[in-house]
Amino acid sequence: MEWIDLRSDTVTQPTKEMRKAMANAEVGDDVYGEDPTVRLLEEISAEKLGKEAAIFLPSGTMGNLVALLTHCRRGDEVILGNKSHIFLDEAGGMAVLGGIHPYPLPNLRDGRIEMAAISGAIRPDDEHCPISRLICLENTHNYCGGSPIPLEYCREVGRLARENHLLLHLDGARIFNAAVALGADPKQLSAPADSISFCLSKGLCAPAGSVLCGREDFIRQARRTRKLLGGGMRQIGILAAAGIIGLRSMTARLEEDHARARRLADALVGMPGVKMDYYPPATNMIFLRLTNRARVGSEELALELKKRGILIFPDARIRLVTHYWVDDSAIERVIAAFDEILVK
Ligand code: TLP
Repeated sequence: MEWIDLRSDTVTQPTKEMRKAMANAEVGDDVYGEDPTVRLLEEISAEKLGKEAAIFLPSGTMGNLVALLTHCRRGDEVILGNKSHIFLDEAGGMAVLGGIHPYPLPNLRDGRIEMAAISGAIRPDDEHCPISRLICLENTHNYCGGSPIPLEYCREVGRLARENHLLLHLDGARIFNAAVALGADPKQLSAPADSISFCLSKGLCAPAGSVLCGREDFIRQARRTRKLLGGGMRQIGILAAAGIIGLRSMTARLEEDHARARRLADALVGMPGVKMDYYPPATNMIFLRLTNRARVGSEELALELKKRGILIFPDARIRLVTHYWVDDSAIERVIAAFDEILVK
């Protein structure tokens, strides 16, 4: 049975082309700055995101952490959304390792944070307070429906940050999904931010790796922070080679993942007991809940789907994620399985 894994786009396996490129990658010691494939990946990344420089890192979590530890000192404060991945799902790294104080503000349904809330959270110059240093946005916003954050809003937050001498970091784990959904150039989306991290190992299919982009001097400091965290890797062009293919040939096709998420959501939305949390899906994520009208609960749904070769997490709020390895026929299989379990 061929498995259909809808748990995340992080489950994507490298493509054949990636495996070949990995096997043949020219490598060197990247801690000495001698890996030509990593250098190329960093150059392409900086160019694509419109920043001066870039640094390759093992994961998105480390990308965000390196950015935060490089921008902030102990006692500084970071303003961010209460549903952001950095706040919820990165083990509190900024506080644990950086002595940085998070100031979480409510995320709106679409992943934005109210401008007035951000302005209101900026601290006065007062010895009682932590020092406001950084604002973080997430685009697309994972837990807010995979929503793309509009360009004009990013610009507004950028302006607010500059006016108040704050910095702006963008967790752009899925920035290429956002760019495709908004019909924007990723450069435009990252322009208001001082730094942006994006992931190669989600919709772009590379087996691992993220890239942090920003100004030359910031990236130089980020190299030290990466070393501090144990993220300096050696002949890592092996991984960068897959990332280069991800950047060159997997970004435009993300549109297909969005269309398939739409197709799947359209089929599920009318099923008894299915309550869509976001409809229609804006990118590659569908969020739904089962109401008491549903024939099964999440646990049983997950079990029944598994019997049919389909993987989901049995959460109360179920997330279905489309990606490269979920093609049209897989979508039809998923629809048929839901139909059998919930309808027939
Ligand atoms: N997200 C994962 C899980 O951790 C939830 C997923 O399956 O979606 N920023 C955002 C917006 C993310 O969604 C993730 C991963 C990260 C950062 C962290 O990336 P990794 O997993 O590479 O550390």
